[in-house]
Amino acid sequence: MKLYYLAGACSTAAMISLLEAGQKFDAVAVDRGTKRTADGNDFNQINPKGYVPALVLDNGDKLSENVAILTYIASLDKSATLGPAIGTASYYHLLEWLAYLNSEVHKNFSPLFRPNLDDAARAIFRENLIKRLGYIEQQLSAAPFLMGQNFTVADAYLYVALSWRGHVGVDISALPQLTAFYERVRARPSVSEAYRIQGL
Ligand SMILES: N[C@@H](CCC(=O)N[C@@H](CS)C(=O)NCC(=O)O)C(=O)O
Repeated sequence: MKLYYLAGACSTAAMISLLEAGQKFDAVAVDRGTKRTADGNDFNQINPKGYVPALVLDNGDKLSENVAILTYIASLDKSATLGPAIGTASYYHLLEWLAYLNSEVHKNFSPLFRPNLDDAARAIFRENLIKRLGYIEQQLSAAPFLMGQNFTVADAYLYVALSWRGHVGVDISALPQLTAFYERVRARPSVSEAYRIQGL
C-alpha cells in the first residue's frame, strides 16, 4: 500500500492507524504547492480531488476521503480493536464518530488555516469548534477513548485535529478530558513513529 500525505495534515490519522494495525506501507510525501509526490508523480493524477489522504492498495485500487480510508484500515486490523466488525451496532457508532469528526471538527478547523480569513469568520469557526469539542469532552468523561476502552481509528482522527489547535488559536485548556485524551494518544508509539516518518 502507498499512503500519500502532507506532513502534519489529516493524513497523519491514516498513518497512525496503519502503524497501529501493523500494516506495511510506503509513505509518500506530497508537496502542498506543486502537488508533486516525493516519488516523482503528479498527485492530481492519483487523487483528482487534489487533497490527502490517498491510499493506493496493493491491487491498484485507490481510496480517498478520511472516513473511507480509516474504516478500511480498521477492517485490516487483525486484533479487531481499531474498529468494530462491519455490520455490528458498534460499527455504525464508529461511522457516527468519523462523520462527526470529518464534518463538524476537521472542517471547522480547515478555514482557520487560511491567512486571508477575516476576524469575524475566524471567530465563528472557533466558536463552532469549541461547541463541537464540548460534546466530545462530555463523551470522554465516561471512557478513555471515543468508542470506549479501545483506541480506534476515530481516536487517531480526533488526535490529529486537536494537534492543529495551537496553530489556529483554539484553546482546549477548559476541556480537561480532551486535554488528557490528547496526552494519552500523544504517548502512543504509533504517534511518535508517524511524526518520525513525516520528519516532524
Ligand atoms: N474530505 C477530505 C478532506 C481532506 C483534506 O481536507 N485534506 C487537506 C489536509 S488536512 C489537504 O490535503 N489540503 C490540501 C489542499 O486542499 O490543497 C477528507 O476527509 O479526506
